[in-house]
Amino acid sequence: MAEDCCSFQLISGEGVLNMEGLENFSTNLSQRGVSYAVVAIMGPQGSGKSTLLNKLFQTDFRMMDADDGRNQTTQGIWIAKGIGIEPFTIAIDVEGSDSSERGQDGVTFEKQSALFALAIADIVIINMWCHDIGREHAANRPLLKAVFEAMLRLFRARKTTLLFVLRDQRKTPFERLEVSLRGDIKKIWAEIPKPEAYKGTPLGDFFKVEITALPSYEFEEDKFNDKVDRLRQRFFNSISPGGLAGDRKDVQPASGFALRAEQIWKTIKENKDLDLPAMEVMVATFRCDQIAKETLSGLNSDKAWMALRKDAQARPAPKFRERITSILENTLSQYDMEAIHFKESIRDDKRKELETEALQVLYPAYVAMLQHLRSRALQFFKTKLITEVKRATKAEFEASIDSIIKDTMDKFEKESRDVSISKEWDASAARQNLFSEIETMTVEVKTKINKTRTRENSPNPPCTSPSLPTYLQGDTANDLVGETFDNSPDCEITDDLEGEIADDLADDNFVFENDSLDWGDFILDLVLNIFG
Ligand SMILES: Nc1nc2c(ncn2[C@@H]2O[C@H](COP(=O)(O)OP(=O)(O)O)[C@@H](O)[C@H]2O)c(=O)[nH]1
Ligand SMILES: [Mg+2]
Repeated sequence: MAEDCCSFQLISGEGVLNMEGLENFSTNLSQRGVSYAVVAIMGPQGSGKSTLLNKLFQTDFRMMDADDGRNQTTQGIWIAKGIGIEPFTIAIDVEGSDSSERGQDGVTFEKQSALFALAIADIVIINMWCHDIGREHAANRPLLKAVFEAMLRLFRARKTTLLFVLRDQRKTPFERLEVSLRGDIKKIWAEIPKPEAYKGTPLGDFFKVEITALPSYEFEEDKFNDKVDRLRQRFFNSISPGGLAGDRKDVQPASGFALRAEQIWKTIKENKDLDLPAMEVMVATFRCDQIAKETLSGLNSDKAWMALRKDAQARPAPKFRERITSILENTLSQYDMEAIHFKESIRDDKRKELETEALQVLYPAYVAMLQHLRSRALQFFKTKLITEVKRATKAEFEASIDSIIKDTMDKFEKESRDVSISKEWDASAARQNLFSEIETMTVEVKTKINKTRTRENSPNPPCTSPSLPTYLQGDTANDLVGETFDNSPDCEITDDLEGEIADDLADDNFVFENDSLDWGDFILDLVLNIFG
C-alpha cells in the first residue's frame, strides 16, 4: 500500500512539525493499542543511518549519493512504517548529529532531536564508526552525552533500548570493541551531572544496552547484507519478553501517538521541562474524551439502537431490557477497547461520563416503554374489574377493588423495574400518574355503583327486566351477564339509561386504545359502566 512504503518529513530542518502528515500516518497505527514499537536512529552525518534503516525496515528514507560527498541529506526528522514487520514498527530517521553545516543550530537541533527520540522511541539505534570507539574526541562522545542528559530530563526511566551499531568493522575483534564501548558509556554516564534523585542510579536503570557491529558496506556488501538481515529478525516481536524492546516501560497507546509526538516536540522547542507523566495525563484526557465522543456518535447511528427505538415507539418492544442492555454494553466495550491502555483513573472517569451520556441517548425508549406499560396496567385493571364483575357478588366486588388496585400497581412496578437499566431511570412519576388515573376510575366506579343503588331504590327502576333486581339483590355478576344481558330481548333498557350508558362508554376512562369489543365485551363494558 502506498501509505505503507512512504517516508515523510515529520519535523523540518527548521523544527516545524507536520501534524497533518503525522495524523495521516497514524490512521493505520491507532488501532494497535500498545502493540507497536518505535525505533529511532541517531549518529554522525553520513554514517549510513538511512541506508541501514532502509535495509532493516524496507523503507525509503533518502540516502546520500556516494558520489556527492558526505554532505547532509536528511534535513530534520523523517518517519516511516517498517514493512513486513510485526508488531507495527515506526522507524524514525534523525538528521546527522555532527553537521558542520548547521553550527550552533546543529548542536541545538541535535540535543532537541536526541530528547525527542528518547521520549518517543522504544529502541534508539546509535550508529557509530568502529574507528571512533575509544577515541576521546570522536563524534560519539557529544552524542552520548546528549542522549544521557536527555534521559535525565525525561524524569523517568523508560528502560529504552540503546542499540549501538558499529559500522565498518574490520580487524578489531567485536569483543574488544564491545569492552571499549561499554567502558566509554560507563565513563560518560558517570561524568554527567545528575539531579540528586538520580545520583547513584546505574545506567542500567534507564537503558538496556545492546551492541552489534556490521562489516563494511562498501567492501563486504554480501556480509553486510547478511548481518543486516539477521539484525532485521530482531525487530520481529521486538516488544515480547526477551525481545529487543522487551524491557520497555510506561508504553503509551498507539492512538495517542500523533498527539504525544506533537506535544513532546512542542515542549522541546519551547525548551520547557519535558514532564512525560504530565503529558501522558494530558494526552490520555484528550484521547479518552475523543474516543468517548466518537463512541457516542456511533451509538446514535447504531443499527440495533435505531431498531429498538423504533420498536419501542410503536409497541412494548420484546426483550427490551436484554436489547437495551446489550446496546449499552456494546457502546461501553467499544470505548474500552480503544481506551484500555490509557491511564486507568482518567479512562474510568471518562467511561462514567460516557455511560451517563449513553443512558441519556437511550432514555426516550424507556419513556416510550413506560407509556406502553401504563396502558397495559390500565388494561389489566379493567380486565380484572370485569372478571370480578363476572365472578363476585356486588359486596365482594366492592371489597376487592383495593386488591385489584394493588395488583395493578404491583404489576406496573415490576414491569417498569424490568425495563429500567439505571438508577436514574425512575418510574415514580409515571407510577404516580397511573395511580391517579386508577383512583379517578375507582371513584367513578364506586359512584356509579351508588347511583345504581339509588336507582334500585327509586319507584321507577331503569330496567324492567326481572334479572336486574336479581343482580342488584346480590346475585353474581356472572349470572347477570350470562342470563340477563346475553342478548336477552327481555331487557328493555330505558331511554334514560341508554343515554347514560352511551355517555359512560364515551368516557375516556373506560375506552381504551386497541379495544375491539365484540358483543360479549360490549355487554361486560356495559355492566362495568352500570357499575361505574
Ligand atoms: N563506509 C560505509 N559507508 C556506508 C555504509 N552505509 C552506507 N554508506 C554510505 O554512506 C553514505 C551515507 O549514507 P546515508 O545512509 O545517507 O547516511 P546518513 O547520513 O547517516 O543517513 C552513502 O554514500 C552510503 O552508500 C557503511 O556501513 N559503511
Ligand atoms: Mg540519512
